[in-house]
Amino acid sequence: MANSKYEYVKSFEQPDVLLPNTWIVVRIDGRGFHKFSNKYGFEKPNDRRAIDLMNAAAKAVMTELPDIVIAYGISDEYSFVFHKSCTLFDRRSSKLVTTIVSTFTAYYVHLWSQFFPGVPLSPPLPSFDGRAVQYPSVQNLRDYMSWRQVDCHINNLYNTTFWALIQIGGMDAKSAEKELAGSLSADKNEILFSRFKINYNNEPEIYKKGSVIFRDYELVEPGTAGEAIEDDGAKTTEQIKLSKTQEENDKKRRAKARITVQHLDVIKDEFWERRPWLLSNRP
Ligand code: DGT
Ligand code: MG
Ligand code: MG
Ligand code: MG
Ligand code: MG
Repeated sequence: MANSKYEYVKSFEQPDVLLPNTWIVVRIDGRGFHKFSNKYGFEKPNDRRAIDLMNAAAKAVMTELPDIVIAYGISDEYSFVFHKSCTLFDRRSSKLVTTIVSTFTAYYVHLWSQFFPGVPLSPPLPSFDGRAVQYPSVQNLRDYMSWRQVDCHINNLYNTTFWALIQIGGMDAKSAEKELAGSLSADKNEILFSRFKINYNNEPEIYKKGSVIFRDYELVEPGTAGEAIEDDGAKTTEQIKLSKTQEENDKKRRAKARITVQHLDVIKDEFWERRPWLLSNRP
C-alpha cells in the first residue's frame, strides 16, 4: 500500500487492547427502554415477548461469535462472556463491544416481527450501549454473574409486588411505591401471599432467574469434574503444537454444539460444577 501524506493520522488512534488472560464481559443495555417499553405496550412487570426477543437476539450473537462461552440476560440488558484465552480482534475492546452491540441490535430489529406480530417498529428504533469489563479470576467472573442474577431477583420481586398492588389491589403508583418503601424481601413475599394469594416461589423461572445461554454438552455429576479450573499458562513447544490442534478441534466442537437458553441458578456451585467446560482452561 502506497503511503500518502495523510497516513500520519493513523497514529492518532489509541490502543485499547484488553489485558491477556482475563475473562472479558461485554454488557449491553437498551437505550431508554423505559420509554420504549411504554411505546410498545410491554406488559408489566414482565413482557414474555420482549424477553423472548432479547433471548433470541442474544442466541444469534452467540451463534455468530463462538468465542462467547456464556451469556446472561435480564430486562433490557445482556452480558456476554469471552473466554480468558480469547484472541478475537486481538482483544481490542472497541472492536469486541461494537461488534456485539451492532450484531445484537441488528437481530433485535430483524426478529422483532416474529415476537411482536402486527406491531410495526417505528423510529426512534431500539438501540443499545455496551462496555467491556475484564475479570482476572473465575471467582470474580462468577461474582459478576451472581451480581446480575441477584439484581434480577431484587428487581423482579419488587416489580411483581408493585404491579400486584396496582393491577390487583387497585392502588395508584404513588401509594404502591410508598407502601414498598423500606420493605424487605420477606415483607414483599408476605404482601404477595396474604393479599393476593401469590406464592412468589411459583412465579415463572424466566422472570425470577433471568436467562442464561451456553453451549450444551453432556452434564457432569457434581464433584467429578476432571479439569482444574485455573492454570499458570506456562507451556513447552510440544504442548503449544498440541494445543493448536486441540484449539482447532475445540473450535469445530464449539461451532457444532447446541446453544441453549435456560433459566437456572448461576450463583450456586452446582450450575458450574455440572458444566465444567464453561470455565475450563480450554473454551
Ligand atoms: P438507559 O438504560 O439509561 O438508557 O435507560 P432505560 O430506560 O433503558 O433504563 P434501564 O435500562 O435502567 O431499565 C430498563 C427499563 O426497561 C425499565 O424501565 C423497565 C423496562 N423493561 C425492560 N423489560 C421490560 C418488560 O418486560 N416489561 C416492561 N413493562 N418493561 C420492561
Ligand atoms: Mg441504564
Ligand atoms: Mg436501558
Ligand atoms: Mg437496563
Ligand atoms: Mg473494514
